[in-house]
Amino acid sequence: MFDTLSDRFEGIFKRLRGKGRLTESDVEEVLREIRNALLEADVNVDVARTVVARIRDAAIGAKLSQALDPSQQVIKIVNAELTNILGGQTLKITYAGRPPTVVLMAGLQGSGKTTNSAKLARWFKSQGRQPLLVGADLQRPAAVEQLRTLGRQIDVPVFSEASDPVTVATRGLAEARRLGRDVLIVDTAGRLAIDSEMMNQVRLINEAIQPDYTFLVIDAMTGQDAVGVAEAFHETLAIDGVILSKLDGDARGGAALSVKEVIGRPIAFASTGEKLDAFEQFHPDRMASRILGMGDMLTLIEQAEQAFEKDSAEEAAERMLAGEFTLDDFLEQMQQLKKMGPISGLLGMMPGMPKELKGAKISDDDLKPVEAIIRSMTVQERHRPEIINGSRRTRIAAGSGTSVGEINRLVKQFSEMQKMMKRMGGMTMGKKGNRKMPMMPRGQPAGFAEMPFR
Ligand SMILES: Nc1nc2c(ncn2[C@@H]2O[C@H](COP(=O)(O)OP(=O)(O)O)[C@@H](O)[C@H]2O)c(=O)[nH]1
Ligand SMILES: [Mg+2]
Repeated sequence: MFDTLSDRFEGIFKRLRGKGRLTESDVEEVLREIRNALLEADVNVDVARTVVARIRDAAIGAKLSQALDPSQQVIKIVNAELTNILGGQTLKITYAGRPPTVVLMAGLQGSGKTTNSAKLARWFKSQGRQPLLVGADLQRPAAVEQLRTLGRQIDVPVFSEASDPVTVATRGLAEARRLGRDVLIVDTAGRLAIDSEMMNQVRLINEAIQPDYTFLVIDAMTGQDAVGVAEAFHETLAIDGVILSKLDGDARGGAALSVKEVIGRPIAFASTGEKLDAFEQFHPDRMASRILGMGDMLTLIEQAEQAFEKDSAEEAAERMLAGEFTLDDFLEQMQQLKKMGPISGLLGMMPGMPKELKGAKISDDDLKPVEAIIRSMTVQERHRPEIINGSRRTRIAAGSGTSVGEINRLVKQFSEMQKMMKRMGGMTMGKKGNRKMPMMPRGQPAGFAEMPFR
């Protein structure tokens, strides 16, 4: 996701980190680099210009050239501006006073409307709602069947009939009321490019069902066309939010990022794979920090909560950030991670996670020696690894069938990780309910580069 942008910013910040003060020409140089980074990531030219102008204003306002720690300041400014281009705040769904809350899905053919209708239905279900899907794409017979198949997978009913799209949508609304379903999601037909017939049809559906939310599904791989497509749909439909699909397939995604700036509507959801659970609410602030390499502790914790038992995850996350993370926790997390499969999703969001590790998998073989070592430690040793001296190391190595070298490595990695967690904990969030914007940990955290499961 947005790898190009991420890589470029990483380079820019790295060069800045060594600098004490920035001269005005240094600042101009940084701005030029930021502009190039945006263009390279396929951000629309006009959008890139506006963004850089806003960063320049903020930099002047912050008297950047006189600041003592300019790299932190630049990161702060860029982070704020990036959050802004990504939509500012997370779109908060409010439900209609008189159900159902009606959602209309629009977009070009192949953008992912049908898939994301189902993903959205699944999401609403997770919010305790009871959605009804409506198949109003009658252009191809297979389209309704596709929606029905998806509906079965998530146990959400699908309404359709062989009439015309406007009638189907209207009847679908009546059906939702009759069945007491409180969210209605209407999937529509798309064309390969903007054409007046398609626009006309979706406009008529829009008038007939008066949606509370109209989402435009945009394929992140569309490139520069995305901006024109968004403008055209917005003119006809008054889009409320964008669902950015296929984010898994695109390294650049900048065109899609330009959409918010052009139509003034946020990215509401992101779809990151063909599977129905590869879908999440889009949090601009978190995505900005992720792009800037600050990781995304909040999404991380949320995902962990879903996969782990909620209480133990919350507790572990809190202990982690408070720096009270023990080797027992470490082992437990590894085991949980193994259950979760590839670590790209979760650990990939951690600040300082080296690229080679993203997508890596923790296997039993990787975990066995780690487990054996930790199991051979006493409770005190697990809680305070700093007491593990030479003779303890020899004992643990013998007990676990490993070598002293392996023990050294694990203890070192763990202490690096603990240090990093402590540092991040101080900077990312205070107590529960007081979550602040993540800040860049100083320097490059070393611990993860040599995790035992490489
Ligand atoms: N990799 C990936 N594929 C997706 C994603 N969303 C949709 N697709 C695929 O894109 C294709 C078109 O999706 P579909 O929902 O039928 O698009 P529609 O024509 O707009 O209804 C299908 O093969 C989907 O499985 C995504 O986030 N990632
Ligand atoms: Mg479709």
